[in-house]
Amino acid sequence: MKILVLGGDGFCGWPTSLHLSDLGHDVVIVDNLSRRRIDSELGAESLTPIRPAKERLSAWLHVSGRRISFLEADMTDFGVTLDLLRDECPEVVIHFAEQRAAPYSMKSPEHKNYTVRNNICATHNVLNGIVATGGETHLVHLGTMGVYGYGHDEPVPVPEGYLDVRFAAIDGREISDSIVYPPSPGSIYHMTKVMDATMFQYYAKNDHLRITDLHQGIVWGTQTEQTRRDERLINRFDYDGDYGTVLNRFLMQSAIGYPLTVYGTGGQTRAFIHIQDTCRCIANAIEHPPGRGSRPQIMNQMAETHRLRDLAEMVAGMSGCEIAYLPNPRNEMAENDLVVRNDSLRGFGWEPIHLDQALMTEVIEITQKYAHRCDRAKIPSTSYWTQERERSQTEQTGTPDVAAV
Ligand code: NAD
Ligand code: USQ
Repeated sequence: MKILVLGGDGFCGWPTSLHLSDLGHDVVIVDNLSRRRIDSELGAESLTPIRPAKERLSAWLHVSGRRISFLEADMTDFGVTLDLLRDECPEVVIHFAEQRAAPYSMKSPEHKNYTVRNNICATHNVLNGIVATGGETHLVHLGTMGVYGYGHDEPVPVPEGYLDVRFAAIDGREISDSIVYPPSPGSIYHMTKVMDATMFQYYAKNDHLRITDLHQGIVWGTQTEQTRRDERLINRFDYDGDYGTVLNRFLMQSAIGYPLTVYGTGGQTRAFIHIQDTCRCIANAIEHPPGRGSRPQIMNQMAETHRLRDLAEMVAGMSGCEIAYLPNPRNEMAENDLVVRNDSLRGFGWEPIHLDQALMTEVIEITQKYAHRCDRAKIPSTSYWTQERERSQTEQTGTPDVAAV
């Protein structure tokens, strides 16, 4: 199949592009390289030495004999997006091209605006462009588990996007329906994903676009079968206070003896998936598009859930490092349960990789090997969800979480 991978230079997009190319698909990566520019803005680099886009692609041609094309383009420009869809005529568009870090989206009023403008505009341009070019292209979007929120009193299993409800009609009859699960985003970034989801509902209803929205959990790990084939193909590994996600941060911190940065009590429970499984699930989603006229197909792309303090204890147990319970810079439930349905992707025969199978490989292959590249000053989070959180944290510790450690 001819596949456009928007955001294909990023952490999830790069290994997915290689995976799909390896399966025989004709892959074109489109990226505006904004993520690499944000590295410069933050003065933080990937722990792993990622190569320039063109060098990665020639390395892939060299090791696989397969060519992936690369176009530097910004999806917030509608003219560019439309030309791209007209010129390439893709059967599938995979859309990763968004600002994806919750802390970065909360850094300042400007970062909030950038995240909203970039994400909403890119998603709308892609939808608008698909309609304008005939409407046959299947759009596969990377959404997030975070659209559901974590504040439910009852531990009800989170369904795949839609909730079956019953309510009384005006004449007293009982009506059954299936509605979009009530969203409850926890950051400006997560809010943009909720807005994406509303646009998907509209375009599926009005233009009968075929849309799959993968509500993905926190991705951990670095390498996949393809990125391991040559060091020039290595995937990125973010560990800084904005882009580093929790489990990868804990693994890196344990490798350099930095007390694990648990926010609050660590009672937050979150969903996780290994990067290799991200690639497999997306390949499955491509093979199973919804029909035209169907509502958006929503699948929960996650393997397992864990409470953060359990994860911290597991990593501390493996490495002997300390755990630091820090004031939480985020505005989120201190403790929550989380049970998630993932029947759709499991129904395609997917057997997820679990933490106990791959954690040690990650430590040996990545965090210990590249520990010397870590800049400890970039570990603390300096993004706060509210001014009150910033004030109270500064009062407690003098400065951000490094002082608390
Ligand atoms: P990333 O920042 O590493 O990659 C995103 C890529 O998109 C970058 O290369 C960036 O340069 C590009 N991009 C951003 N805006 C663009 C634009 N306007 N035009 C063209 N290119 C643009 O992020 P990631 O971790 O690979 O995440 C990819 C997607 O998966 C995101 O939409 C994110 O919301 C979703 N997701 C990620 C995770 C995770 O844990 N990393 C979990 C759930 C969902
Ligand atoms: N946390 C810590 N210590 C840290 C970093 C984070 O305790 O050093 C906590 C956070 O407070 C939060 C949880 O760990 O409770 C998860 O934070 P995270 O940064 O790992 O993940 P999150 O902000 O939710 O975002 C990431 C990706 C995002 C994706 C989302 C999936 O950056 O793109 O959408 O995971 S999900 O969380 O399922 O919504």
